[in-house]
Parts: sequence; structure tokens; C-alpha cells
Amino acid sequence: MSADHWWQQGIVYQIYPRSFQDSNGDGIGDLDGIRARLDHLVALGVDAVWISPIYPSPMADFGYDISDYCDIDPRFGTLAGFDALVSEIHARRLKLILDFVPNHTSDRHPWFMQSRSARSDPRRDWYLWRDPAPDGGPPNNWLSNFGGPAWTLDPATGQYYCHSFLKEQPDLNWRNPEVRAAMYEVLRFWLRRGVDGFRVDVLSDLIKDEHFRDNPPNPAFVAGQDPAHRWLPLYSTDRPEMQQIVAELRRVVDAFSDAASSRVLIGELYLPLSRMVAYYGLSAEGVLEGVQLPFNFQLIAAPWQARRIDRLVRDYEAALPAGAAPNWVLGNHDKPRIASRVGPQMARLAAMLLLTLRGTPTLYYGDEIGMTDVAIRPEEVQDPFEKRVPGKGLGRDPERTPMQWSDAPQAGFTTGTPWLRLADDWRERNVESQAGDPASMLTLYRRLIALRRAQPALNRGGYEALESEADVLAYAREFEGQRVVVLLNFGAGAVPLSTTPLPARSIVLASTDPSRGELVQNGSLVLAPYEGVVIGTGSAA
Ligand code: TEU
Ligand code: CA
Repeated sequence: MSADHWWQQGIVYQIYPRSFQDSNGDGIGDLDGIRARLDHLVALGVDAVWISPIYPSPMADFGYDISDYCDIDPRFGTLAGFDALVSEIHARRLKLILDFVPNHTSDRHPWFMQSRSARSDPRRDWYLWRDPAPDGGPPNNWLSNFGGPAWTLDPATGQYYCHSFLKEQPDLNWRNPEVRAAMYEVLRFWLRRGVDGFRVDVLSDLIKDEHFRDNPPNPAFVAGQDPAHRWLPLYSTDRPEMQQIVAELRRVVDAFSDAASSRVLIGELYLPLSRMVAYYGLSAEGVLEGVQLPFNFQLIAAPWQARRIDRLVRDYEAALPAGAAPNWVLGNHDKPRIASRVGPQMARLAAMLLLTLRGTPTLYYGDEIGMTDVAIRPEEVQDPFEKRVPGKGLGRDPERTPMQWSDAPQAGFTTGTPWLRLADDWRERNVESQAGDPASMLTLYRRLIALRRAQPALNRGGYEALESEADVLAYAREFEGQRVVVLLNFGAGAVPLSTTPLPARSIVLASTDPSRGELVQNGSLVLAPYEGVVIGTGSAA
């Protein structure tokens, strides 16, 4: 396998733009804010920035409802400001990945306004319109991911339109060739402006069953959980026709790739392993024609135990088609933060896991300083998902709070009032306070990233699962004869390692425990509770 592409060797950093840095005091993060904070990304050592949607939007779903695919929302900046950001990002040898939202537009997008204007409108077929059921209700039983039916009646024309998310986010009809052509032009618009790739929103859902059949019951559904899971999304997700679309998207993007700059597609897919790897698009000839990185979200749902994670990594490695690039994710703007899911000590272990597994890591802003979920008072809720399905812990505001930069007012995020409250701990937990602290989470992230960069075994090497004892996860990474062993103690007890073979003349290259020295005595070592170490023969980072 050639591992020459930046998106294989690099690290992706996700910015939720509303929450990263405000530059004009309106309490909302923006592009000039991101521009002002690029040095943080350089100091951290990441390679690419993925920015969640920045296009004109009524903000019903905070930018995932787009009313113009080829402009910048005035709250975030201007096209000229965007171009300036692209040059500054590239000047720092970073890559820029935009969010592409092809499943749905805003209901304020001119395409939808035309489509809904009349049954005879030329754009009628750009969206999914169906007659009511005989009883006047929705055409089938499909549910919106954000609560309620996936169908809303348009009284003026007497038909329902389909929306997998909010009614303000009507689903496009990807069976219509004009829709495809228009959306591919959107990709070209940004590729011409120098964008290095796209994270593709809900990639699996673009094509729906042509007969709009009812989804079957989900036997695992338990009353009280997310109501959208009542049915198995058999006819609304991951249809066979998706593979052709994925290949088309890839060809559009590949046309802009050359030896100097390869462009990447990252697919957002919440699918079982065997279906997720299908989006690499392995052809009969053995060529990978799909997205280069189908997001691997398995660590987000995983029980935090060594044996379970060991199995999950082995299964993933085994399921990858030949030549496929693996990737790993601990969190994003839709899921509870890692530090809240596993606690502050295990979050350090999680950082080591993310940055030493084989595959492109994606890091969610704020996780590098151990930011936690923030409880949002009911009257302060912003997320439409929480508003529509309240009180079930599904809301996404807790993981979207402003980045904590310093102990200046509002953590340095804004001079105004932040759109969402800050975490209570911002005076202590911030980039400035952690930058000089050898024991901080930020220092750990910087060291692990630097080590990954310095050790080809870590960013290019193969993955070898090792047997180990107790609640320890052990694996080796090896490249051109250079071998690194990673040992992660998920348990609350100290573990004297006796069986895991360490490389000859071993030293500790990194530990989650800041007090650990380099020395490995007599080829053996005692792991502290929740300690992770990287063992090798080079010099420590
Ligand atoms: O998320 C798609 C998705 O699957 C979410 O519904 C997710 O399951 C949910 O947030 C529960 O965690 C993408 C975006 O990442 C999300 O922010 C958007 O709201 C959504 O698409 C619609 O565009
Ligand atoms: Ca602003």
C-alpha cells in the first residue's frame, strides 16, 4: 500500500465554526476568528482542518440547512474572507476540508421554493414529493431523525415532501440527473477555490427506495429511546444505488487531484461495519472507487474496555478492503464528548489510542484540552433536535460550547455574549493555561502528535494485535523494521507486564502519566492504573 497521501498520514481537526473564535463580538464564531487561531493548530501539529458548514443558512440546524451552496453566510464572513483563509491555511502547510451537505437543502433554498411553487414546476422533481396516503396521512412510515414523521404536507399543492431531518431541511431527489449535475458543480466551485476535500454529510441516505416502502419494525427498539429508531431504516438508508453515486462523487473530486495535491472525500456514515466499508467502493477489478475515508465511528459507541476495543480494532482491520485507508474518530459535534463519556483519566488513554492506531485520526476541537459536555438549561437550549425530542439526552448543545482559549473574559472566545454558555471550568481549563503545563492534556496531545510524526511506524506502520493481560490493550506498529509497542491499561489496578514482548533496548517514548521516565528496567514494566505507554527504541519526543 502506498501511504503517500496527506489524508493517510495526517491528522484531521474538526472546527465547529460557531464555537471556535468570534472576531467581531456578535458571540458567534467566524472565519476571521479561525484565521486568528491557526497558530494553535500549528502548535498542536495537525495537518488538516475540517470546518462544519459555513454557507448561507437560516440556521434551523446551524448551517446543515443550506440556502446557497456557493457563498459564505454573512455571520461567518465573506467569500473574500474565505479565500484569505484558504491562503493562510495553505501557507501553513495545512489542508482545508469543507462540509458538503448533499442530502437536503434549506426550505429557503431557491430550488425548494421553486419546487414547492407548483406540481408542474420544472424543479418539482428535484425533491421527493408524494401524494398523501388514502387516509390523508403521510405516504409511508418513515421517521425524521429529529422526531416525528419524515413527511410534511404542503397544503398549496396537496402533496407531502420528504425530510430525513427537520421540515426546514427537505431531501433532494438524487435519482434526478439535474440534481446530481447541480451538486457536482457545487463541489467544483469549492475545488476551484483550492479546497482539499469534503466531509460528506449523511452520505448513506441520498437515495431512497424507489417504491417508498414502509420501514420494518426494529426488534431491538426499547420504548423511551430515540424515537427515530422505532423502525429499521431498510428503505431509507444505504440503498444499493448509493454505490454508483459515491463513485460519481469520487470522479468529480479526482478530476482535481494531481501528484502535488490529492483531494479527499470523507463520508459520514453511521452503519454497521460490513456496510460502512462498502463505501470504499471496491470494484470487481480491485480498485477503490468510493470515498477514501468512510468515517469509522466505532470508538464513539464502544464500551471502554481493553478486550472489547481489541476485538473492534481487529474486526475493523480484517474488514478493510486491500489498500483501503483506515481512520478513527473519538467524537464530533453530534456526540457527547470523550472526556465526559470516559472520564478525565481515561480521556488521556483515549488520546493515546486515537493517535497510535493505524489510520487517519480525526480530532474534535476542544478535546485536546479535555473539554467536557456542558449542561444546558432548558430555557437556553439551541439545538433543534433537543427542542423536538427533549429530555432524552439526545441534544447536541453540550458538546458545542465555545472553545476555551484563556482566562480572559468569555475564555477569549468573544468580546460579546457567546451564543451558547461556556463550561464552568474555563478559567482553569484553557489553551493558555495548559500550553506551559507538562502534565496537561494539551501537552499530551502535542507530544503524541509529534511522536506520531517522528515515528514512521506510528503513521505508516502496519497494525499487529498483541496478546496481553488483565484489562490491557496491546498492539505493535511496525514500518521498515522499526517497531513500536503500545500498551494501554483500561483498568483501575496497576499491571506488572510479564507476557507482552517489548522491543530490545526498549525505552518509553510516551506515557499518559507525566511522571513516567524513559527507562524500561530488565525488559519489563509496571503500568499504573489507566496508564498508556508507547514503547520503542528511538528517542522520546
Ligand atoms: O448528522 C447526521 C446524523 O446521523 C445525526 O442525525 C446524528 O445521528 C444525530 O446528530 C445524533 O447524534 C449530520 C450532521 O453531522 C448533523 O449535525 C446534522 O444535524 C445532520 O447531519 C443533518 O444535516
Ligand atoms: Ca462573529
